[in-house]
Amino acid sequence: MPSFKIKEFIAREILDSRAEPTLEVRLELADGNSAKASVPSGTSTGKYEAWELRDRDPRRFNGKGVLKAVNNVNTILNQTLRGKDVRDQIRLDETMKRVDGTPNKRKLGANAILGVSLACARAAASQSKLPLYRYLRKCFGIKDNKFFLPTPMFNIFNGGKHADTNLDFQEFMIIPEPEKHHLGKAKLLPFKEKIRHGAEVFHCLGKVLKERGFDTDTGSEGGYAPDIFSSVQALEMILAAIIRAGLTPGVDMSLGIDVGSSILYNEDKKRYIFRLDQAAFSNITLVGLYYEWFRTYPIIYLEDGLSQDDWEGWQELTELLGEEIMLVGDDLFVTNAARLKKWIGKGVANGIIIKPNQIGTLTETVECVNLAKKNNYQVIVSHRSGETTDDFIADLAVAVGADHIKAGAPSRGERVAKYNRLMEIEEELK
Ligand code: 2PG
Ligand code: MG
Repeated sequence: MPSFKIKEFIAREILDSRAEPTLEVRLELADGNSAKASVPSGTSTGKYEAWELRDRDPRRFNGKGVLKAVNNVNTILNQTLRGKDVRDQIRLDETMKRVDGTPNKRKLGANAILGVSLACARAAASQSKLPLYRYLRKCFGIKDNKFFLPTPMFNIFNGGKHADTNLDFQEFMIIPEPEKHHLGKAKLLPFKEKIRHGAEVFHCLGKVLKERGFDTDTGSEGGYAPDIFSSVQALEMILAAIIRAGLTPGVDMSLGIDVGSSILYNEDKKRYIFRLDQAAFSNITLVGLYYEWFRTYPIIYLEDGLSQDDWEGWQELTELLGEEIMLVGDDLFVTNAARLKKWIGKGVANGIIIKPNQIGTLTETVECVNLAKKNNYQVIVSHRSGETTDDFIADLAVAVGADHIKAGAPSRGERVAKYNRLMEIEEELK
């Protein structure tokens, strides 16, 4: 009989895709079997996210070491959870929250807690001989007997904090087969075909950039990151790439944008400052710009179009475009059910980004998804700009029935790990 009893957590400091340290947690069970999980990390983090514990020791990794978080796993969390059953995910997560005792997991670190939380689920799945997505569904009692694959959103043009360039917008994404949100006629391409389309457009964009004399270096999430002359030029070149790949913009492939606007907002001036376009927008005029873009380009997705505290702007945006496109809150909701709850029914956004490390436990992540789904928000499970090759979020997206997954460009190992895992799940579900 396989054992479900926790023997020991062994946390280590590893590197993420940006050469920054992060945590990997290995969980050893009483029968000697083990499972591992690692923790991603954001660059453009929202101010309401759970606390990422870093050492602040300037002698190591510019203060970004995670040895304190590692130590919290290896001492406090080990002492607290040793001997417990890994299948008790909800109780284990509750216990960690209680031991931490702060509202944002500041004491132990959300990175320490999440590493343990994810490792428990992985160990329980493998000891139960279930694929992780099936185990998660069972573990959280998600009542849906059908599985479907989330539509991928590929971030093929990086800017903002994810690139060392002049582009203020953080992410320009391509979204295959926008059937549900735009056209109303489903084609239901297999997931692996969506991946193929994504990769083909990615290559075509490389060619378009090269021909026009732009750099084809890439940013944090694997998308191209050249200096350009205006923000709309990114949209125009992506459209050219879609056409070049033999696809029809708006029919086979649509566009999505993560503005990452919290960092563009100047509190004192009450303006959003765009350096490249030399423009300063009030929330109302920025919403006007989005409306113009929506009328001009096949945009079906807008994330963090307004900043994390600009509720008034969000309401304005949702009023104007909420019936037309996905308006998605990332810094705004930070995977936090309490923050989401506050604004339900008040005309703020119609979709939510789900990132387990924004909240710090798997249980709270699933709670937030459940609340969002109950209230008809689109659910987008997401990676972070600092990633590892851990593909946990692929299984999570399938388990919770997410509408979309955003895991970066269809390039770089830590990004494609998620897409490749989803292709594997698709095969398995056949
Ligand atoms: C975002 C994410 C992931 P970061 O803003 O959606 O793309 O970026 O992980 O840097 O917060
Ligand atoms: Mg975002």
